[in-house]
Amino acid sequence: MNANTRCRRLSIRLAILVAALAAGLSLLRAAETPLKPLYPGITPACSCENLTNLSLPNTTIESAAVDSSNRMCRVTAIVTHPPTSDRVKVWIGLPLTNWNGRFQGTGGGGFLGGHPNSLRGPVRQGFSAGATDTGHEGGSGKFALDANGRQDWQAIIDNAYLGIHEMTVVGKALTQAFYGKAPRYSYFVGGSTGGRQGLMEAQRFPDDYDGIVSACPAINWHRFVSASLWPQVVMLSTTNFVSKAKLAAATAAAIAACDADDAVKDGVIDDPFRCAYDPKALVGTKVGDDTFTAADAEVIRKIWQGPRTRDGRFMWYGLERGADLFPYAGTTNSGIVSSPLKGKPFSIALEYWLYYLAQDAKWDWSTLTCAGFERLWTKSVEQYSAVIGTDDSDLTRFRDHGGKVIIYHGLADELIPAAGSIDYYKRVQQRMGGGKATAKFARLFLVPGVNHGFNGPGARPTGTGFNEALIRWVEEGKAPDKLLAEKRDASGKVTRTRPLFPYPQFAKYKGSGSTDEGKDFRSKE
Ligand SMILES: [Ca+2]
Repeated sequence: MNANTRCRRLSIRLAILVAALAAGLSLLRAAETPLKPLYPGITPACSCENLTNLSLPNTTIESAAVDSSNRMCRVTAIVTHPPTSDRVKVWIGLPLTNWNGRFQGTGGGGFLGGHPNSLRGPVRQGFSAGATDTGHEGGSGKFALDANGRQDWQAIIDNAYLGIHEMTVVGKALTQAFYGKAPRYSYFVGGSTGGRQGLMEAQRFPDDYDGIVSACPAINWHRFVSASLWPQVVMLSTTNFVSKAKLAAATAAAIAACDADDAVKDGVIDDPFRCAYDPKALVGTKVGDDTFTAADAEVIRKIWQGPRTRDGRFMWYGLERGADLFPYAGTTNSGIVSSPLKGKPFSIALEYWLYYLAQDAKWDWSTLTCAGFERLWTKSVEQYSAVIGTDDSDLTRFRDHGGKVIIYHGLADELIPAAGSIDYYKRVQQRMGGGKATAKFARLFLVPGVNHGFNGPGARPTGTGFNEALIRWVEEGKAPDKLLAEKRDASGKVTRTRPLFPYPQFAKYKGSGSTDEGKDFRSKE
């Protein structure tokens, strides 16, 4: 039997299998040490080009060709969902040599579903890998409206959860067709929207992945994305747009006030939830040529507090003290220094409000009142929680499948407050039998003093460490009890290390030894 025949036979088997396979695999970034190959010596069972013959339901394989500069067979496929005419584009990369026996799914950011360049890293490490545009090109949210200006529910669903699942199904099928073996393990690694996509897989397609790394996940989407417009609503309603310099002054003052609460003065608030710094302390102080006013203090207090209804009820979490306030509370003076400041909302928030909530590309956000904010907030919860909320705490099926998930989140995240991840994790603990039972398959690590990109005064988690820890957990049963964060100087030299412990534990300085050495910290609860 020649390779082509084998490939065709496999494709027929796969067509049957795939329908039953809730497949999904995804991601990992570079591991420092090569992973153990699960099928040593395995070579492709058919040519790359022959993968175009593979038959999969509602899927057209557009191209399959060797990408020699990246040493992969690169496949592009389109998945559709009749009777709609949507087009979910899927990119799959298959290593030409040294496939490690695993599949990795990769995710996107903002409204971007994913990008084909994300295949390179995992393929270099021997994974077969997948990426998808989740049904629309680019990073705008405008796909949520159809040509008639109505909600395009198929496009919304493809982006919210179906695209990643289809990528996973196609990726596993192509992997099996190419090598003659299904991936033994599948991983998904993503951050921000990618982190949300990973947790969505665990919630909705629990058999797709064996392990998921979810960094600073954009979960609670229907709440936190709406909430990210709150600082602009506060400034609009008080007609007091606060300058970037004043926002930065308040953040610096909060850090100065609460830094030492964790016994280490290092420019980092280890526990921002215990920091109650009140910006009233700044009233009357000079910020450049400007003076900090009581109205400025009130705006900043409300940004830290987070959105509340007009009668004071909790809507969502605010930014933590220590996080950069400017991305949410952005302003511009149109280039003229003396002109009054105007609000400049966070772009993803604005697009969500335009295309999902107002459903009008020409909607003028600056007409928004507190009442309007509440009304569309409620609409967001009512219409989008099930489709894109990604806050389902029932991970029973994922746990029972043997899945493991590591979530990590910077405590100075300026785009997605870490409080949302803690809220979700606590609800998972309640739903899944308590903290100990949950820690058997799902762990949350909070990282002090780093932002959405894991930069900042705090020590940065080593991404490869998280991915390797996940693989060890899945394949060897060794749960991650401690992970490492490190800070490097401009030359790349490590200047500080800190351990990270699974929530609710945190790293506490022993009181002696170097505050820059991880070994001088231990876990506390
Ligand atoms: Ca500190």
